[in-house]
Amino acid sequence: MEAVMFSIDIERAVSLASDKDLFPVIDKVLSGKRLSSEDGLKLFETGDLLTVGILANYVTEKKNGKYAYFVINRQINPTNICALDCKFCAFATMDRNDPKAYEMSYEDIISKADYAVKQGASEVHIVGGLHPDWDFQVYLNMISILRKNFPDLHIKAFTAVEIDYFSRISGLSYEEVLVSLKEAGLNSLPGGGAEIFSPRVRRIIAPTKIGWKKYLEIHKTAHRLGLNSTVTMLYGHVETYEERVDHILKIRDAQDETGGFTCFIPLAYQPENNDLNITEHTSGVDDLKTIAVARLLLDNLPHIKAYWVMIGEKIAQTALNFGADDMDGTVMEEKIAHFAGAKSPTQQQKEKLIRLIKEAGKIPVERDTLYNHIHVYQ
Ligand code: V47
Repeated sequence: MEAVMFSIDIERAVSLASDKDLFPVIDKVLSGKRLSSEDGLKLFETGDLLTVGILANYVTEKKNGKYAYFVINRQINPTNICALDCKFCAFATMDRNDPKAYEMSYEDIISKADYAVKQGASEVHIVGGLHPDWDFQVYLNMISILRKNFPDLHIKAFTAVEIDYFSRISGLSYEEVLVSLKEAGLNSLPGGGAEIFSPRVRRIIAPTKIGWKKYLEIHKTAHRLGLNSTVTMLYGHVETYEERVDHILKIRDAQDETGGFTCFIPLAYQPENNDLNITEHTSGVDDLKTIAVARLLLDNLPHIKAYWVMIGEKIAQTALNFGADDMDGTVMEEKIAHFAGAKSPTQQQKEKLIRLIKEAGKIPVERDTLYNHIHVYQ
């Protein structure tokens, strides 16, 4: 194995920690011991952001060296008409006559994927509303038509919330739904829909959405069928630090069972045009701290994503020194965060991602969905 060249002298750096309460946590991290929920809480509550970041960067360099990843991808959201009523969501509508309601045809989806492939995309990321008039076959057809037209494209599609919906409308089990989708050409599941696992928070922000047990059951079933997935956490609204730690540790437990999660993505709450009466964007400090604490708690997850769409390019770039090793990708057409007031662009040039990563002192790697290296920009 290659020796890791660390960016800093870790022993010296952490000896400068200003918060003495962090010393036992620092010892655990340096000796590779698993952190507890109390440790997680201390890391969230400390004012010593730099020590948390230094520790997280140390862990990410141990796992991934100086590599920081991006993917050439496109998001496709086939419809925003949705049977659910999530208070934080500005993208979906329950009303077909709402001027913002839309439905894509199969041709629309193919032409978007075609454009993406011509731009060099290796992945399409497909999520959308739970359309009350579309049966499971409509969603299956999307996958099989894409697979027929683009045999080499990685299709990452449908959150656990959509898989649960397909199961309810088709009468099939989770496993049967996932097997049918896999046979049609699905390669992996995205992590959306996790929000915060706490039932208290879900009652406030997403009262009609499936709970954490079903969310994780679906991901674990997918993993057992050979489908990898990503996993998310929506933060910066009504949740407490304890609830964030609990969410992250439930993911760690699930990963101990299956090992199928490739990446954790903290999603920063976007506050506009929704029914949750919280109008503030998350702070840069909270974004960096959340990424760093996740890196430290999730010792069994290979990658942590700084999603530039929701935290902006500058914080995402800085996060590459606070425990993140991935920036997601070119995205090409982002709707969910932008309907809710995201200030970032809706797409990104590959050259810009490479520059952002290099300026952060890391080595840019174009990856595929499963983190195989496509090109290393030394
Ligand atoms: O499922 C909705 C969240 C998710 C808001 O898997 C909001 O690699 C913030 O899951 N503010 C969609 N978040 C995005 C998503 C995602 C993005 C990039 C990569 C991956 C991956 C997954 O966004 C939704 C929901 O959890 N969301 N509304 C909002 N106002």
